[in-house]
Amino acid sequence: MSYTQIETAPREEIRELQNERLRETVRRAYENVEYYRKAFDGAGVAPKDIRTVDDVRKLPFTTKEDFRDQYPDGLFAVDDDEIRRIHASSGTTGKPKIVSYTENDLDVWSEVVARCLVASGVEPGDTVQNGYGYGLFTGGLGLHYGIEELGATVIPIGGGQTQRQVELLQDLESDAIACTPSYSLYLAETAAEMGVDPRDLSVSTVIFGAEPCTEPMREEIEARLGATGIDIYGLSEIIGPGVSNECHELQEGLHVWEDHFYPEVIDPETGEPLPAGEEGELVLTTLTKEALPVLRYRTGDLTTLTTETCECGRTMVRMDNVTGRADDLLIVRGVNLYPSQIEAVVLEFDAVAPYYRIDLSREDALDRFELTIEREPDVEIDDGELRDRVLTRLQNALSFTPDELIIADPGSIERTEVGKVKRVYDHR
Ligand code: DLL
Repeated sequence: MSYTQIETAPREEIRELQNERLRETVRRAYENVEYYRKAFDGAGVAPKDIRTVDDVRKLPFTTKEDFRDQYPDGLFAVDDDEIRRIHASSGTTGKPKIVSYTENDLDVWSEVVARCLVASGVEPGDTVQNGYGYGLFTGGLGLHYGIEELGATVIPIGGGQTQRQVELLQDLESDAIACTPSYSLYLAETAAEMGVDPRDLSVSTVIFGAEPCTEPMREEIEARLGATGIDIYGLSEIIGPGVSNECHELQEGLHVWEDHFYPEVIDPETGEPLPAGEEGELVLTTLTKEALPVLRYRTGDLTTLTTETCECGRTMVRMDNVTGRADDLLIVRGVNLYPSQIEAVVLEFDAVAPYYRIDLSREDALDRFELTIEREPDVEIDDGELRDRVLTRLQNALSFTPDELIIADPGSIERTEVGKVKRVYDHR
């Protein structure tokens, strides 16, 4: 089942719609945003050169820096009185990115989130507890209006108040919960501490996003909550949550709502577009956004596109789960590593809980990599043996061993109750 007919439309129909919408978006951006006008002129392209999505590669990229340079509203394409809402992404450095929506943009947003919910297995009449933060972050309100649009009931608790969340899950018998993957584990842990078996809760679907989640982490979530874990992806610059979503039928790749967002994958080094099946950086172009049309935005997220048709019947392209960003890459003593690779290895061990942190420092001009993992409660294995096994496995899988591997007591690695989890601390 899908929420709209277009999700299962023939590819040619989707392509036609994309071409038409791209031309309109390019025109709107060029006419109304000085930044784009200059960027087009600088690259020697005119709106008339962009006829189909194949021409999109003629356009220059838009980057995070461009958003920062144009702070707060240099990229807006409509007058202030047409803007109905503003959100901001919580950049860790410098100014946040300010994003805006017209009434139509808000309608589109609700619709794409409703599609995500249906793809996740949520039905009208279901109850969804929304554990994404409300406010400037797009997670809370983005999910909220999508849930209402679908005709489901939203419980707008937002982030934090974890014991209360558990009580509400019990008392209101929610069918699904939407929150970050790390928070869903924290919820399960809190429930257990309260004497509630999280698998006894009525929740059958966890809609997780806003953070990377490796397959072993998903397995932990599903096992601990006795629910299906479905990945939702999005980013503020493009719309917020709702750019793409896994289907519960297959749980293999996230369908990109291509009639609103045109995806490309590029080689992050050269900027050259890569064919389907090859991993690179995701670049997105909005096709219907009015207040903030965004052309060829370099998301920094690493993924692969798949054009094979899906068992669920949707014809829209799928992207792989994003398990890292190009700038997550850790270069330690010449070895290139993504935190997700470490996560996938350490979570293979039943004795290791799904919490870890990485501390990078510099000692005598050398990088020092400290990995802290957490022991599961009530495990038989002693720390020395666990350490040896994890180190051997890291060496075999990644040709890498940390300078120090700390095995922390159960519950001792800090949990994130609000916002996005932070696992890498670079003190260099
Ligand atoms: O995190 C929007 C969102 C809210 C998505 C709720 C899903 C659910 P930003 O704060 O702008 O927006 O952060 C966007 O978060 O570029 C990715 O690096 C990361 N991200 C978002 N969803 C996923 C996901 C929201 N499913 C940035 N898997 C993106 C991995 C994700 N990373």
